[in-house]
Amino acid sequence: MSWFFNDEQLMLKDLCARIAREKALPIRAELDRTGEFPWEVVKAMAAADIYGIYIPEEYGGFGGGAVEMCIATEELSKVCGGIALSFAASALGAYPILLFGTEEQKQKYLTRLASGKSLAAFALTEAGAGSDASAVRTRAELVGDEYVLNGTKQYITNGGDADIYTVMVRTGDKEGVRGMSALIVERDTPGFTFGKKEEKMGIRASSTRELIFQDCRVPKENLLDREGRGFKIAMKTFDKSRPGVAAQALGIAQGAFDEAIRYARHRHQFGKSIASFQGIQFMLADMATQIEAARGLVYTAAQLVDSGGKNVAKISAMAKTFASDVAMKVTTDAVQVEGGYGYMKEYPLEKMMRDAKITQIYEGTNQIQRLVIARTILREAASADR
Ligand code: COS
Repeated sequence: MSWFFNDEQLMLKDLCARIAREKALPIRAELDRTGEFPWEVVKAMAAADIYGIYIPEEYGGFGGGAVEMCIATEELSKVCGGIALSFAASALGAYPILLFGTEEQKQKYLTRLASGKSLAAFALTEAGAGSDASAVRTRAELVGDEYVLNGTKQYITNGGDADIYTVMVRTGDKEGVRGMSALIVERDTPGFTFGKKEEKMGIRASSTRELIFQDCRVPKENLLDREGRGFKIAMKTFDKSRPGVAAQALGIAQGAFDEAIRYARHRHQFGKSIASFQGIQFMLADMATQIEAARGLVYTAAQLVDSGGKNVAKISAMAKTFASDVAMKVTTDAVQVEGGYGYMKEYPLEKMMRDAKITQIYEGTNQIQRLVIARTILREAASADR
């Protein structure tokens, strides 16, 4: 099913599917082994103008939004969730600029990102700040016309490979959510270096790295919005980006399902194809149903984000939670359908199962998403009472 896409969106879908097939498929196993960054795919995506799909035309983009991002991410993820993440994480880093940047900041950074010549990254997580996003300790002191940054960010996707970083820092004296601010930091800024590169269970074709700031001086013009707005910027960014994680999960699930059904039709046991056994058929039926349900939620959330809906936190969190739980279930069941073959590194399903796991964890664990959903529905119920 191709949802309710218009002609341009269908063309984008075909283009991304072709790049995934021609560029990502031949190298996905190798990159999974080596953990190398997928520069060849990045170049192909940039040459096809796909990095600009969510960026307004005045900044060199295509003028699309979350729906287009989800289409591209889903198609890439069908083949490789790690390669897809290297693409999608740049949008996560760009969204704070898109949502809160000044005209000058947008001209300066979004044009570079739209061309795909520069990638972005979003830096919030620290050793002590994960689910509790307001526990950020990296400090930025305003000294003259510059912010001086000190601190370490952990587990930053595209770390080291991106040129433009939106970094959540603590400014001023306030603790908690009111003391957070967001700064744009360029890769070559003195005092900004990269630390440990992580060895991960899955999504190994994406880079995950420490960012280290030691008296790193950033022009004060690089502040997004104003001091104290960092937490809101992060939350609004997540509202927009979480359907993208959901689309990644959806793509991984669809890719795994496609492998499983192909195998089930061709694998013969007891003299017939295993797809003719009801035990396998029911598994395939459940997998297909869950995938379609996830697809409905992913594109509903993306459309609501694009329509400028104010309260999209709930639907974004629902899409992310549901699609990632589906991805974990479907990849696990797909391995089951393939049996011993599914468990072997020689075949793609064991990688897909490893790739799926992170979608339940990052950009807010599914426990945090459920908290966001529950808080919102209870607030809605309380206001309906009034
Ligand atoms: N849009 C706008 N504002 C939002 C918002 C949203 N989606 N979510 C929260 N806020 C606002 C609240 O309205 C509140 O504002 P006021 O103080 O003006 O009323 C403020 O932000 C603080 O919100 P809250 O009290 O809900 O903050 P909590 O510390 O309880 O944290 C959660 C809220 C848990 C939802 C947040 O910390 C979160 O999303 N954590 C996960 C972070 C994450 O994804 N980490 C992964 C690593 S980064 S890839």
